[in-house]
Amino acid sequence: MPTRYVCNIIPPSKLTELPPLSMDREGLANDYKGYFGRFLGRDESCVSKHYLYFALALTIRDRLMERWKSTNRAYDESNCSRTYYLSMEYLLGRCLGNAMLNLGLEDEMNGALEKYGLNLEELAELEHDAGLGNGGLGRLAACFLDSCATLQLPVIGYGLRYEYGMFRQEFNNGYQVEEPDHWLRDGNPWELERPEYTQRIKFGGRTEHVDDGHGGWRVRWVDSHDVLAVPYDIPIPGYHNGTVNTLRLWKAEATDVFDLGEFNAGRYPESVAAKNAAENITMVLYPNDAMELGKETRLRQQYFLTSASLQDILRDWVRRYGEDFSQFAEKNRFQLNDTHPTSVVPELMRLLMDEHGLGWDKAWEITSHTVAYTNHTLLPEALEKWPVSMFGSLLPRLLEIIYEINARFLIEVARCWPGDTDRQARMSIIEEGENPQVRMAHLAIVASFSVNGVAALHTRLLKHGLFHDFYQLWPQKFNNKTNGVTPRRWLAKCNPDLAHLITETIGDGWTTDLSQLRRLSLHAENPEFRARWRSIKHVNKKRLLALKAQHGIQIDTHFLFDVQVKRIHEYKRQLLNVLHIIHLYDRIKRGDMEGWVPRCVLISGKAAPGYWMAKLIIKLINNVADVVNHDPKADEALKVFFLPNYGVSAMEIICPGADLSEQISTAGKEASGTGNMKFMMNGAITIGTLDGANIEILEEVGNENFFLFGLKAEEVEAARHHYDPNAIIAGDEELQRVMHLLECGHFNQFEPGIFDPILHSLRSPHDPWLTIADFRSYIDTQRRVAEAYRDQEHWTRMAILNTAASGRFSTDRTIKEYNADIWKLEQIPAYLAGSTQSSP
Ligand code: B1N
Repeated sequence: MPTRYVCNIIPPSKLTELPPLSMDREGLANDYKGYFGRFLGRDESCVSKHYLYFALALTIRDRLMERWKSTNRAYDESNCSRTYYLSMEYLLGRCLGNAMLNLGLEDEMNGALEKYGLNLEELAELEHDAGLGNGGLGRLAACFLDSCATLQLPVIGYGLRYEYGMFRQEFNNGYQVEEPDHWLRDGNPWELERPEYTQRIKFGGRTEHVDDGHGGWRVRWVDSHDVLAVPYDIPIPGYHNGTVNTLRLWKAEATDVFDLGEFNAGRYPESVAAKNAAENITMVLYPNDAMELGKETRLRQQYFLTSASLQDILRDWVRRYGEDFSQFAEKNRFQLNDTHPTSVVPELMRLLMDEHGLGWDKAWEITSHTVAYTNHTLLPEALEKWPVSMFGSLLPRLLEIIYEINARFLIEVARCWPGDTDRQARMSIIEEGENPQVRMAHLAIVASFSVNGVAALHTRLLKHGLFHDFYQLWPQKFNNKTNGVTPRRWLAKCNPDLAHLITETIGDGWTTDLSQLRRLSLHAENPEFRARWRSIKHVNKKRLLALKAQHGIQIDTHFLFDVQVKRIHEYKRQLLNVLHIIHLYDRIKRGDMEGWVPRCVLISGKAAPGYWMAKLIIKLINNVADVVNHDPKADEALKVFFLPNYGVSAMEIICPGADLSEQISTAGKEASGTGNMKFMMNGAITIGTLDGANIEILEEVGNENFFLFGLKAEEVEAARHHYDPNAIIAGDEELQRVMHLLECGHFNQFEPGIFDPILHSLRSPHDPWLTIADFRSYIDTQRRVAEAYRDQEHWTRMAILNTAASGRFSTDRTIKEYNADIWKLEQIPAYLAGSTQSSP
């Protein structure tokens, strides 16, 4: 521990008790002025708007700070149980607007800035997105934290403070180009460095088994190469309740800036190299969504997160309870966001045994009663495995512990199924073979008291497919927790006009009890209400078009806005969308336009830099867009856009402006989806397969307000054995025409042959995504979409009913279920003296 930060001075309470800050425009305006002029030292010669934003952020941050402290005090004094959410990703997006909304400061702050002739919205856009995640899994973690704070649950997030977040996406000749996202470049007012809680993390070296003097062994991990973990805390405000929870992110630093031996020997570069190697650990987020590459730095990152977090948690435990761990299991939960933090299992065992002197049985009793695992995918390429050789040389002590866990586990399996050696091999934590691997999901299941999927279908497939052996052994561990999204960011904040209309109609209770949206269904029958609903949608569509304004393309907001935004992945089938676009284009060219509904197809999303097929799909979409958008015949009928650099802030503008939400994955492949929920909440209608949470969306909204198509999960499995895409193409004239346009090179006249791999995969009987199998049903359903859209009154009624039925998809509901079934935490109200933002 760097002793420079640790001292024994306890600050007197006269110093630490702060009077609450004023929440009115006068107080805000004064503080703002002070920050701009004094703290930042800027004046009328300031040439950068950045300082105007920064002063604003600091003004708001002050109001968070006092609530943050009183929340921590309330948790500490109540001796409450806590949950630690462990995740490699948190896709927070921007913090300012969210903090103002949750503190209830929007109007007053707007007023304060008006005094200086400044526009709040414009300043808020200067904030860089915190893009510390890839997609759904990382955004879910962020929505969960919002709901935990809103429900006043003592949940602390732990993650990594990547220097570079998700890459920025640009296009060059239609190809994706990745640019680094140096989001911290201009400073980050939303983090508080806490060097006094720095932890030391070991890598490499070897283990020594030494006599403990009591007839037993104690293991020491020696000759390790150590790295420091420095915490940065981000405040997570609850909605209008005075609670501010904590997200703690770790940054890697070298133990010593210079290796003195190298330095004295005159090898300056070598001496600095060690510093670089250490800091590399948290340099960059791995940009793979639902895909694992087995890179050593990734394993380092994972262990760095779990070891730093656990040491931090145990430090705090010992501060409060000394070396008595008898209540530890009762008072602590670790929720693993997928298998990425699974090294928490052997690391907790190690710390309890090697650092705190517990025996194996006590340590295992604690570990297996505190760890809970959430699975987010069934895709084999996303299931984490680490070569035993790599694991052993990087984390030798952990590998020993994993072997011991496995040995004891396999005895249990053998006891249950005597002689079933196949089953033992299938279930083992170690996959044997030429290159043995550690199966992280097996380790997570063996050690967890709860294993959950993220939508009903997904959990069913876990129980009866992927993890069936484990389900047979421990059926009671398995449970479902259907995902959600926070209605604060994804309705109140991103769609203020609609939020206002809703509040005017049913009151404001919906922001913390989203089931109240049901009351909107009555108003769907009121033509005046529908007209207002529609006019808000048109304003939102204009705002969305502004994203494309730089391209100077004019589109009428009466076009049907047909939107697919998500990571580019074959299973998500952006290709199916492309086939539909080409089919529409073909109809235009043939003059088959009876009852035509003008459509604007909007696609957005990033491809993992190493996923060449996904990158080729992006190129295809861009090329098709280019041909369609430059065809005068298609001008009034069809437009196609690929919006670059999709992320949280883009979605905040996209989802309020969408008419149609594309959720068209191959059934059984999308664990849940959460974009589907954001669109629904904002009154878009879904065209989708029976996959992930689409099934539950359909259940809530009813068949007549959802466009269902395609094979079901069981049909997909059955179809694999006799799938003949070429026969399907031959039997469908419209599909033939689409394939012909692609195959004759109509969309790549200057780059012949580049799309061959796509065409080959579409025609392959081994195509796992069955795109051709669902073409006809998709195209016919899209026809029904157009017919429905022509009747605007009917469409608006469907849109209202979608919003009205979206209450189940609030993360408040999800988190209540996690808490009732897994965490069992008490709500702890935060009291803040003299504040109107406290709970009763
Ligand atoms: O998690 C989301 C789900 O809504 C999506 O359906 C699911 O695809 C997504 C390895 C993942 N599953 N697996 C990942 C991300 C990063 C990584 O390195 C896997 N992401 C999901 C929330 O439940």
